[in-house]
Amino acid sequence: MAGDVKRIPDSEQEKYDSDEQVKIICLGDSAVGKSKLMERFLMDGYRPQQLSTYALTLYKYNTTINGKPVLVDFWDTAGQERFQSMHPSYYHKAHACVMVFDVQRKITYKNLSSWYKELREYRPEIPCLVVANKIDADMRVTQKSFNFAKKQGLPFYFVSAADGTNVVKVFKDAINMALSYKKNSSDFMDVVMRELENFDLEAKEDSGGDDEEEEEEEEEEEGKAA
Ligand SMILES: Nc1nc2c(ncn2[C@@H]2O[C@H](COP(=O)(O)OP(=O)(O)OP(=O)(O)O)[C@@H](O)[C@H]2O)c(=O)[nH]1
Ligand SMILES: [Mg+2]
Repeated sequence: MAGDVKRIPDSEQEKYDSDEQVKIICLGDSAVGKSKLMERFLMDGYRPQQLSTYALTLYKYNTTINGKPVLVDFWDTAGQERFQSMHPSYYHKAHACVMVFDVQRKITYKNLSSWYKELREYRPEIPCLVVANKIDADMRVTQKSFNFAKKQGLPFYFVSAADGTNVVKVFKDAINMALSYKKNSSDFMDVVMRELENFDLEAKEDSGGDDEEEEEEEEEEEGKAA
């Protein structure tokens, strides 16, 4: 299913090929706090650009990394009531993913495996950060172990969009990982695409779900509270 996000023309995403632009997507169930996290990180400095046709908001962020200006586009979708497949355009050319769940709603943690599976169908190798949001509601959750990230070998963060805990850390890490992925990309399709572009050929197909898929295991339970 194509979900709410309709096809976005490839021409609108060509900018992400340039060295100084990265695209970071955000995944997770509705109301886990994706938008609040981005807004918290960007505070006054952001310029949300509503693309209502696509059920998308782009948050643009300018920063300097190693003395070079970098433009980051954070992609945020709205109104996914429950898990629903995203259109491939959402994943297209993404360089990193921030995957969010709500520590107060266990189902949002369980659904991470579905989000992750879909992400890997389109972007087999981009860095993915797992974020446990809303820890301000009950700090004791930070004593629990949420093993999904560890099992998949992904970085994990306890955060709160409400009080700001770890928010800057997550997004700074995401930007750095996105840039380093871009520099050292071993994603086969990306390499091929770049070569083709150097030869001025027109071949801008999506990187479709073709690669080594990590087989998901049964949903796991959270570890016990200490
Ligand atoms: N206590 C607490 N509430 C939060 C936090 N982050 C978000 N919320 C609340 O959770 C609700 C949903 O937040 P959103 O940022 O809109 O969630 P979303 O993931 O963007 O949801 P969709 O756009 O529907 O996919 C809002 O009422 C927020 O105020 C947090 O860190 N702590
Ligand atoms: Mg939102």
